[in-house]
Amino acid sequence: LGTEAAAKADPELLRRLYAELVKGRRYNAQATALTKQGRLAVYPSSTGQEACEVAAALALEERDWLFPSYRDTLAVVARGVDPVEALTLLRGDWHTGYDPYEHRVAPLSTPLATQLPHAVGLAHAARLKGDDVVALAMVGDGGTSEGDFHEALNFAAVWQAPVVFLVQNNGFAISVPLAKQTAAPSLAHKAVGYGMPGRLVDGNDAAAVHEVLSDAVRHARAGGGPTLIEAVTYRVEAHTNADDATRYRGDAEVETWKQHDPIALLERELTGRGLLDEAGA
Ligand SMILES: Cc1ncc(C[n+]2csc(CCOP(=O)(O)OP(=O)(O)O)c2C)c(N)n1
Repeated sequence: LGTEAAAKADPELLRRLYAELVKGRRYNAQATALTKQGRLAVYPSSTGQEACEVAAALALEERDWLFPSYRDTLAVVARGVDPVEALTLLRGDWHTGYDPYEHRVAPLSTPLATQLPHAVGLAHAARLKGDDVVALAMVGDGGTSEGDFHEALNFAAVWQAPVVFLVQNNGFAISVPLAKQTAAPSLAHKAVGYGMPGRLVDGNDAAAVHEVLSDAVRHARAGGGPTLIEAVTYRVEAHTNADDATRYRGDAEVETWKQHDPIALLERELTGRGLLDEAGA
């Protein structure tokens, strides 16, 4: 899809995506600063991954459910959760801070991939009750090696549950690169083995991620069953403030990805189409 998606996307959607991306990056910077001040225990930054975060939230209807991982605070906030409450767990509290039912956002999940079977269960139950609800579950590339990932995708396909799986392939599971995680040609290929569609998308192209997710959500809502989406992106910061990424990757790789920055990509498109000026209006 690439920038083709942005070229044909509705201008209002592009501006909304852009506004959320910019706010998201600022939020990441602020939360990281709070860890340095000792006011937040830990923060897994999604800088560089904002397009996936924001598109995930905006592809859903209000009645749908989001099942995030610990790195998905931006998606949680973009869905309407109070930005301070969204950080409760990361402050070291025992509870999640926000009411999951208010905005239909499950707690940020720290145990890898456990949110996936939960999403399938909710989606399946909604279908049995005749509720027109879709669940979107987010997971990292490392999380795809968990048994829960397998069980969730298998059951989702067997039951034709209205669920969308979004894998943010950001290159690493802490220090473990994708090449040591899987021998599959891509993570999207795994969908074939479960009997569901698999889609591969540029995870830094917000319009493309939004389009692919929206298609999958529509497909699920229409009774078409689950979809596995792999969004290829990059974790620009360290795993968390407790990690030193210079021990397992070089600056050159990080710099290369910064040239493919999600905010810069969308800014270029919006400016080119006269939809954004210097004042951000
Ligand atoms: C079940 C389980 N095993 C191990 C961990 C420790 N752990 C925390 S984050 C992480 C790496 C996850 O990488 P990935 O799924 O690619 O997501 P990312 O952090 O890159 O967003 C690991 C192994 C955990 N949280 N849960």
